[in-house]
Amino acid sequence: MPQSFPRFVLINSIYELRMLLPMILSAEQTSAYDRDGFLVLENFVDGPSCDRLRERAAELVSDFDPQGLVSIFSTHEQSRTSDEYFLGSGDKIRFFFEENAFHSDGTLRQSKEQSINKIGHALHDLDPVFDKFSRILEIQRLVSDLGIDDPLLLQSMYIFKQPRIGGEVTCHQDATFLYAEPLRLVGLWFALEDATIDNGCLWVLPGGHKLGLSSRFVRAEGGGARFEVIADTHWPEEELRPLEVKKGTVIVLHGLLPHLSRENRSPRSRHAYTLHVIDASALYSKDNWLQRSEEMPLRGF
Ligand SMILES: O=C(O)CCC(=O)C(=O)O
Repeated sequence: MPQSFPRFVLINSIYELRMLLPMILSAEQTSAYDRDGFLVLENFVDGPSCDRLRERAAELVSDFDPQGLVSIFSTHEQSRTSDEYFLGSGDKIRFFFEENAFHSDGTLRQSKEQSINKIGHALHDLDPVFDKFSRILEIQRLVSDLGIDDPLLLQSMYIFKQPRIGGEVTCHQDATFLYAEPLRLVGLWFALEDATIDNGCLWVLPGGHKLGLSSRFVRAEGGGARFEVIADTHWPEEELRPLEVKKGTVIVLHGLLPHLSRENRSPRSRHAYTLHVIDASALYSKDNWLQRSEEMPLRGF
């Protein structure tokens, strides 16, 4: 009698495994994304996973010694050295302060925990907790459903939007900062706390991704970075729509969608984690402000 073997499917790669998972997006959702340039997916992340990211961000802040940085901000070379700190952050975990966090002598006005605006820009590659979260199968599947076939995780940010002093993020397109040709760029914005108009939720311009790219933020020849105007586009900001969302929601943003967040004057923080993904088949511009060193190339899932 011939020996019978268990029947199984041989999976050669994570990519193949991903393809076996059910789609996350329905046909209606993908067509809404094409039409509006954004999607709101509630309950995408469970509560404990949101809390784990918050705890980890708190640990990173607690381990961060702002002393060196405080001296940067108190030197006469402030703008050059802060430019370097920012421009070199594409493959690092760095901490950025709220505007007005410092006294004129370079000391912090309040505790570092209440002064940090965001952490960026390679948490997803350098920190094990953010790495693991950023590469969960649900995110892989979502990105695949959005038409990014060969994903590269380009940038991550942990945004605090601190109570009472959380600064405004003016209306912009992510492609201004992360340009690639052809432009296949998706931003994922994970609400780690409820986001409301009061505490500075995102506002989006539905359909605004069809208005073209307005500017690029590129490295300047003599050092630093500058904005390069591409088109004098008028965004009808009166048509911006607030996205008040619950903790655990992910907002998907097309790379060309104009969006902003207003100041947080409320007593509640509004933590969010963002991840930007491009397609490896696109050419990521060498003059974009955010670059990687050769030792740390971009990775997929
Ligand atoms: O979270 C915010 O306040 C704004 C984030 C944002 O605009 C972005 O990640 O592009």
